[in-house]
Formats: sequence, C-alpha cells, structure tokens
Amino acid sequence: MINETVAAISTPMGTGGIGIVRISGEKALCIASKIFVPCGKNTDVMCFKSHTVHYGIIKDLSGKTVDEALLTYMKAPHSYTGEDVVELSCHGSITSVKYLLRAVIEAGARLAGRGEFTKRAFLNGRLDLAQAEAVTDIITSKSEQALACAVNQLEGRLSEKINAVREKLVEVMAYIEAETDFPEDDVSGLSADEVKEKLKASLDEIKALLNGMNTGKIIRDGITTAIIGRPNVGKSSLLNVLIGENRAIVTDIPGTTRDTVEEYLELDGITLKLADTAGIRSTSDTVEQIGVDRAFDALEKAQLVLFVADLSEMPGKDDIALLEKTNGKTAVLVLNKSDKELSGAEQAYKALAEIPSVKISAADGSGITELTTLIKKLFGCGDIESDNIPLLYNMRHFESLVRAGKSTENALSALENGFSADMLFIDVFDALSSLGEVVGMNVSEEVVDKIFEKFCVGK
Ligand SMILES: Nc1nc2c(ncn2[C@@H]2O[C@H](COP(=O)(O)OP(=O)(O)OP(=O)(O)O)[C@@H](O)[C@H]2O)c(=O)[nH]1
Ligand SMILES: [Mg+2]
Repeated sequence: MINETVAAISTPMGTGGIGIVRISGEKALCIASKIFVPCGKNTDVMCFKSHTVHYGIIKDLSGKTVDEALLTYMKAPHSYTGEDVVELSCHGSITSVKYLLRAVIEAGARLAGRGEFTKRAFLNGRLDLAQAEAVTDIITSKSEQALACAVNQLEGRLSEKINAVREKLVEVMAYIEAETDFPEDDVSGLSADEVKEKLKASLDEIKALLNGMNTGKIIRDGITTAIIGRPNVGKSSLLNVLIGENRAIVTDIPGTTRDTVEEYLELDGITLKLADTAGIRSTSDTVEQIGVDRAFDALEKAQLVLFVADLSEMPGKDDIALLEKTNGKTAVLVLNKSDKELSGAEQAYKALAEIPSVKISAADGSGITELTTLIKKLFGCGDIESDNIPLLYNMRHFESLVRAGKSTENALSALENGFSADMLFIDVFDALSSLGEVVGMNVSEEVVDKIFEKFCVGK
C-alpha cells in the first residue's frame, strides 16, 4: 500500500490560526497541482522546487474556491516520511480544513490511517521502530521530563545503546561460528576470555537499561494516585488544592463525589495521575454504591494512595478497615482539617498505620508543600538531571530487553561452565533477535500495525 498517496489533517480538530493537510506519496505534488492555483510568478506547481513555500488559492475540482493556502513541498527522500510530501496550510477552522481534505481526496489521495505518515517513515528507513514510537510519546507527553525522555528516544539514544550491545554480540556470534566451523584455527580473532568479557559487558549494559525502567515509566505515564477516605474528610478539597482549581465538587454533605474525577498534576518533574474518589462507606444508594466500587477499583490500581483522614474527628472503625486495605501499597496518611484539629486525633490516626503522614489543611493550603515533597521523596525521581534521564520507559522495549538479558546470561554461564562454542549459538542468536525487536528488526507486520494503531490520524 506504500505506493498509494495518502492525506490527512495533521493539526488538531479545533479552531486555530492555521490548519494543515499533509499529503505523502509519489503523486503528492501532482494531486496538489489539481487544486492549488499559485498566486506567485511560478505558476506551474509541477515545477516547484523541493523545500519551498508558495502562496495560492485552493479550488476544488469543480473550480469552487475552498480557501487561501500556503503550499510547502518536500521532495523525497528529504521529508518526514521519506516520500514526496506536500503540506497545505489553510485557515484553521474545522470546516475549511475538512473541505480542503475533501478536495485533496477528490484529487486522488487516499485518507491516511492512524500513524500512517510515521509508519511510512519507519518502512522507508527514516526512523527505526523505537524512534517512531517516540513520536507518539512526544505528542502525548505530560511533563517536561516525559518530553525529554521521548526526545532522547527520537534522537536515537536508546537505539544507539541497543545497537552497541548488538555489535558486541555479533562479534561473539562470529567467534561461535568460527569455533564451530574451524575449531583448530583462530579465525575470529577473539579469545574465549575476550568473548566472556564481551558477554559480560553486554549483560551489564542491558541491566543498566532495565534498571531505569521504573523511573522511566513513572516519568512517562505518571504515578497512578488514588485519593481515598471516608465521606466528607476533604478528598475533593485536596484534589482541588493540589491542582489549583475547583475541579471537583466540594460540599459539606457526605457522599458528594460519586464518579471518579481524574486530573494530571506535575510536581517538579514527576507527574501524578490523580483520582479523587467517592467516600467509602456502606450505602443503600445504588449510584453511590457504584462510586464506592470505583473507589475500590482506583485503590487497587494505584501506585500511590493518599489516604485522607479528618483531624476534627477521632478515627472510626471505617477508617481502620479502610487503612488495612492500603497494606502493601505505597501510601501516605494525609491528616486533613488541621485548622480544626481535635486534641489526640493525630496520635490516634498515626497509631493505626505505619505509613508516612503529613498534616494539612485543604482549606487554607497549609502542609501541601510538605505533602508534595514527601511524594517526590517516596518515588525518588523528582530531581533527575536532564542528561541523566532513563532511556527505557516503554513496556515493549522492556520485555524485549528482559529476554535479551536472560539469553545473554545463559550464554555467559554456558561459557563459564566450559561448554563448547556451538552451545552458545541459540542463546546469542536469541539475544540478538530480542535486541533487534526494540529497533524494529525482525518484528512481524502485526506488531508494527499494533504500534501504529495507537497513533492519531495525521501523524
Ligand atoms: N475546616 C476545614 N474544612 C475542610 C477542609 N477540607 C475540606 N473541608 C470541608 O469538608 C467538607 C467536605 O469536603 P470534600 O472535599 O467535599 O470532602 P470529600 O472527602 O470529597 O467528601 P465526599 O466526596 O463526600 O466523599 C466541605 O465542607 C469542605 O469545605 C479543611 O482542611 N478544613
Ligand atoms: Mg468528594
């Protein structure tokens, strides 16, 4: 299908200053020439030079004016997709961009699928698979650090590391083949000790990459955080004060929050995916019960639980039961309403659980800085220097690297146990294939399709 010329709207579906329709493929310029009437001296679109911009009018095939536009032409292979690309920028109303796209389709382009431009860039060798995946991570990044992670990957930092390990393993493979075919001669130029060193170094590099995964994933996806507690303790007030706006409804009526309310919060480099939940209690109200079920669901999925308690009251049996459910989770006891604290309440709550606690008042904002500092400390990734950002954050890459690590480990232990070179073949071969998967070597079409399905149309 790569010989078809495709087109899509590449700007968001909303009102903006400009909207862009991108066309990619052999016939990009030819299609544009059917609908673009240049206003400059150069009136022959087919003679436009690569990497030039032209002002003109878009007319559909019936001759009706669609809009004014700027045409940017990038000839293959020096374009995003590696193919001929034309970008038409018109006024950014949904209607004019859609009308422009329709004119382009009528002139002979096919509507592009999700991520088809980036997929073409991959298939044409402009980007490897890890780099292509970084494109969608850049688009969806929610913090500066997440953006930095994705940009690193697009620039090929992860691929460079992977390829460097692959090179070492290829040398090991050459040794294995030489030893197997010509056991008497020193054809590969490597000694068994040098091979061992290469395997060890490969394994160390794989392990170093794997070690960064946790932090990398937190940076990219944020920490799934559930705000949990009895009704009326101030969970929604806490969400609002953390994000700095009145997002969730707050009233003095217990059972105010029904559905889970989600918001992202960036805390100096780490992102919290915050969920305010319904206050947990037994209820005969069907709607409230669904909210309570969702709260339990959020609690189960959470990587961080903010357990909110009300300092103006002594803990009740509901608090005790609920606190037990945070066992095994990273949790913080958030002692709210410190502005009307009941004497002895703090000690009573603290005695219930051995989790770190912070005293706050969502009403006057006191203690919020201490709370965010504690969260950053718990996850130990608030102050990562930009040149120290982990390279690994993608589950697909992680799984491939785990397999590569295991195979390399097996090869190393076979060598250390005195097995002959040919016994290492399968493990080294597997390690090479697993590493290759990260950058897109030997991956099935199905895997590639799955990856690009996650993209938006127009990218
Ligand atoms: N004095 C004081 N009142 C607070 C504080 N935080 C919340 N409140 C009040 O407590 C009441 C309940 O607050 P919410 O934030 O709605 O409590 P919630 O835990 O979300 O309640 P549900 O959604 O019903 O589970 C409201 O009247 C708030 O104004 C605080 O720090 N101090
Ligand atoms: Mg609430």
